[in-house]
Amino acid sequence: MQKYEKLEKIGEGTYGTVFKAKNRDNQEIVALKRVRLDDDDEGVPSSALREICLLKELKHKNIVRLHDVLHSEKKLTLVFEYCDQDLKKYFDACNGEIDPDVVKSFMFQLLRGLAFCHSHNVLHRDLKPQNLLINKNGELKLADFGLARAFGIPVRCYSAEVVTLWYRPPDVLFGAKLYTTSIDMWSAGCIFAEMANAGRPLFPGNDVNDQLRRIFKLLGTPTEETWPGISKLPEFQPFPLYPVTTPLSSIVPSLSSKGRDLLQRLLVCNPSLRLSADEGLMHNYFADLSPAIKA
Ligand code: Z3R
Repeated sequence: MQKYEKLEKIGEGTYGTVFKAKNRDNQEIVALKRVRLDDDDEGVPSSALREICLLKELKHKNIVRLHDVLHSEKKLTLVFEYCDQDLKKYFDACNGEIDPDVVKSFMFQLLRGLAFCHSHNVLHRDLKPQNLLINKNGELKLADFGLARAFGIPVRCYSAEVVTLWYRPPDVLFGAKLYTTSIDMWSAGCIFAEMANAGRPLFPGNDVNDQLRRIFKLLGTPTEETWPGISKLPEFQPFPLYPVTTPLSSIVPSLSSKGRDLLQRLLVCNPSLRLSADEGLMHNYFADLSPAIKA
């Protein structure tokens, strides 16, 4: 750890505090994430270490690079590429609106990062604005990919803060245990709507029930007809059959009709019908995206 000079604290993540730091050898600025595990005195499970070390090979311009894994005295520190701010902070500073072209650019980069990880069979499972990082030049990078499989998603952060349910799909809220890439596509839809609404979350639920109720009130309650197998999910419970009454145009008025169509295809309760990241990238909402971003 003498290799890094710790600078200021930059965030509180699910697994531990994130610090800005400087590599004393080459002056490079990095983000250090000290991972605290539930059972600290047991040390870091070897399965988790193996998972994490594989993530060092996951290299893409829209994924935050994991430079190094420091493991000593039963403690684990992850050394990441540094980015200027997270999307949550970007929302706070945007005062009321994000340029529609910026929303499009961020959404394209989010889907491109997802497509890359999904093609390597790595899921995020906990995508939210706090782990989408933005650089001054408008680059977006996904942080914390693959950590959920290595460490699990706790109910509370190490800091006792409740882990948010806002970006969780209905299948996971009903206790589905077989995680697939579709889980991240729901989160991407929620984040898309939030960007289009200048940081106002789409489904800010207070608990699992409230979360599902908010989703079904907007999208209609799914049934065995629209989602075969739903009632067999481990924590399934019936909900009132809410009809669709609110058009998406009134929920995300700043989004073009093509953007709304993409959003509609991501926010599908039945996970097997949700758009994939590769399909999302080909959507005609992106037809007029600046070639500089596509490159
Ligand atoms: C890797 C993993 C998590 C984070 C990283 C890098 N960088 C983070 S969080 C960050 C957060 C800010 S600046 C950099 S903030 O000031 O916008 N909260």
